[in-house]
Amino acid sequence: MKLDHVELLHVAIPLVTPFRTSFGTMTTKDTFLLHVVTDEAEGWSEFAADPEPLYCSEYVSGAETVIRDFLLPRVAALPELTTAALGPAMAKIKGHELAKAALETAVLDAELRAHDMSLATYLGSVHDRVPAGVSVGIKDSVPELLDDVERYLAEGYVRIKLKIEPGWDVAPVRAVRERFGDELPLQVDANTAYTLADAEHLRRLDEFGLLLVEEPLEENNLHAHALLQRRISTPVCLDESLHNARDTAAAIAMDACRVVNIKPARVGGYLEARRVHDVAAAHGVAAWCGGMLETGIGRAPNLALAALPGCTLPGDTSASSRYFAEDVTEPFVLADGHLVVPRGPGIGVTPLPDVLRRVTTSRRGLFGS
Ligand code: OSB
Ligand code: MG
Repeated sequence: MKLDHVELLHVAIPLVTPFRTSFGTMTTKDTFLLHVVTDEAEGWSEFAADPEPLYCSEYVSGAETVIRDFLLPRVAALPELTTAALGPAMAKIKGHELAKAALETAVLDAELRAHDMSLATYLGSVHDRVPAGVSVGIKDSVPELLDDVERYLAEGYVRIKLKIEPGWDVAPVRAVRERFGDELPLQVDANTAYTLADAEHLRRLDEFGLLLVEEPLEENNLHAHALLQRRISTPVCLDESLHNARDTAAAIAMDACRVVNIKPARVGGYLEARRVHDVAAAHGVAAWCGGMLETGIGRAPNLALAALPGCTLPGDTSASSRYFAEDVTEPFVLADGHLVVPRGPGIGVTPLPDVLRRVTTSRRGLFGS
C-alpha cells in the first residue's frame, strides 16, 4: 500500500455515568480517532488513553505530537506500507506503546480491508461471540455499588470487576459477596493503589474467592508483585506493568502474575497483543482482554482479540450502553451476556458519519493532503 493521508479527529463523548478509579474520575471519553487513507483502502483506530497521564504516562496531546513528529515520518518513508513493516520502522522511538498502537491499528484495518479479511480471522479468533464482563467504578456508598452491580447482572453481564483503593476494598467486596453469593465471578482492580506494606491487608481479600486482583502495586515493580503473590492466595493479574510479550514472559517466570490482562493498546498494538496471548497460553496462564472505555472503534478490534483461544476469562469488553448513550459506531449490544465478534473486513466497523460529526471537536491533517 501507499500512504495517501492521515487525519486525526478529536472526539468528546459523555459517559452515561462517571467512572471513578484509584487514579481519578472520568465523565467524558475525550480522545482522538485516526483515519488512515491509502491507495488501496482506509482504516480507523482510536487512541486509548486520556487527556491526562493518570492511568499511564501517555496522554492525548502528547500522543498526537509523537505520531505526527516521530512515528508518521518513519512510516511514510517506507517504500511499501504494510502493518508488518511498522514495528521495525517505529522501533527506535522508545516507549509510546499506545500511540504506536493507534497508528498500527489504523494501518492494519486498511491492510485487512484491502485483503477483504477480518481482524478476527487474521488473529486466529476461535469464537463467534465472547462473554462480557463489566468494570464497576468506586462509589460513594456500598448501597449505591450494590444497585449498580444488580443492574449490570440484570442486563446479563457474566463477571463483575470492582475498582478498589485503600478505604474501598474489603467492605465493598464483602457486601457484593453477601448480596450476590459466592458463585458470582468477581475480581478487583487497584490500578497501582497499594504498596507491599499493604500485603497483610490485601490478604484479607483471600477469603472471598476472587478470580484475581489486578495491578495491586506500583507499575513495573514485578519483584514486589512476586513477593505479594507469595503472601496472598488470590491470583495476581498484571495490567499497567505489562508492556510487551517479553515483560509478560518475565512476570510469569518470576510468579509476579498468574493471570494476564491484555490491552492491545498498552502493548503497542494487535501484533504484540497476539504475542502476549501466545506467551500466556504457552505457560498455561489465563488471559483476558482489558478495556479503556473505548468507543466502538476501539472495542471492535478488542472483541477479535477476546475471541482468541487463550482468552479464557471474560473481558472488560462491555456493551456500548455501559459507556455511552450514543456510540460512534453501530452499538454493541449484549445478548445472553455475550457480544458478537465483528466479522466484516478489517476491524469490522466504521464511524457513523452523523454521530462522528456531532462528537468531533476538531480535526487536523497529520500527513498528506
Ligand atoms: O485498569 O482496566 C483498567 C478503564 C480505563 C483505564 C484503565 C482501566 C479501565 C477499566 C474499564 O477498568 C474497562 C472498560 O470497561 O473498558
Ligand atoms: Mg486495570
